[in-house]
Amino acid sequence: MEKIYSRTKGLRADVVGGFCPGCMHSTVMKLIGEVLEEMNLFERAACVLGIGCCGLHMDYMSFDNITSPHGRACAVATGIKRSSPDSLVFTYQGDGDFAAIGLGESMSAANRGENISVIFVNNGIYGMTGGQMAPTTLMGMRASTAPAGRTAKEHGYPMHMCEILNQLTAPAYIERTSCNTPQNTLKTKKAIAKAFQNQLEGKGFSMVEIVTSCPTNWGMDALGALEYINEKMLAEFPLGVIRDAREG
Ligand SMILES: Cc1ncc(C[n+]2csc(CCOP(=O)(O)OP(=O)(O)O)c2C)c(N)n1
Repeated sequence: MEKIYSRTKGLRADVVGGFCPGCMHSTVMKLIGEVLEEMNLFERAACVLGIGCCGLHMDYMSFDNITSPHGRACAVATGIKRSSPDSLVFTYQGDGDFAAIGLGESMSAANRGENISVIFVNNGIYGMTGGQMAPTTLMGMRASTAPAGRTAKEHGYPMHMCEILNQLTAPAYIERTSCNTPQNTLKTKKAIAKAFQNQLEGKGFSMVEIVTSCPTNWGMDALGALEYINEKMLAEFPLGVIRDAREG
């Protein structure tokens, strides 16, 4: 019988990326696409997108994906994974999504040790809505809701999600990476592959935080934003493996 409906699953090659110059969302999604292809997982993959620029990826994927209500990606991923255990379920979330409005869902999924993989893209700011302060905004960094820069008295301190989740017993794997250099971009790819492999082996909750930039809302060009990552972001958010249950 003739197939009425068919499609090739993967990243779409027929659309041009619409991200701002210097934005690393497209770099990260390309890494995810490479990993899914190399691990032959496109047929099983289900991506749960957060709300924000991170959610724009829906235009570039022809594998299964769903956009969750703002912050609820880990809860939606939990439901998909539990009802479809053979699927490779991962979230793709910004810092506003994962660490602000979604903090409860993120912590709870990690605490339950849900067998999902979280890709958490930390660009230090709310990108899509115009540069409001995020939990990860650096001290002194200007945001549209903190025009004079973040201060401890008014806004508190940056939140370190890897270290916070590392207080929990359940998570299997927590690593912070960046895409600021080719070497670190390759490390990010390896970390994503590990988070997916952990899920295939039923190891439980894995999270990769990727320190990136938002040149548009940081008010910088692409190179300036890279320097800002190197000098400021990585001083506050040091890279490395924070938890690896395999090594435990
Ligand atoms: C319930 C709800 N509250 C607020 C918003 C508005 N909103 C859309 S995106 C966004 C922030 C996104 O920032 P982040 O998660 O850091 O992602 P980025 O755009 O930087 O990738 C907000 C507050 C919304 N869509 N839904």
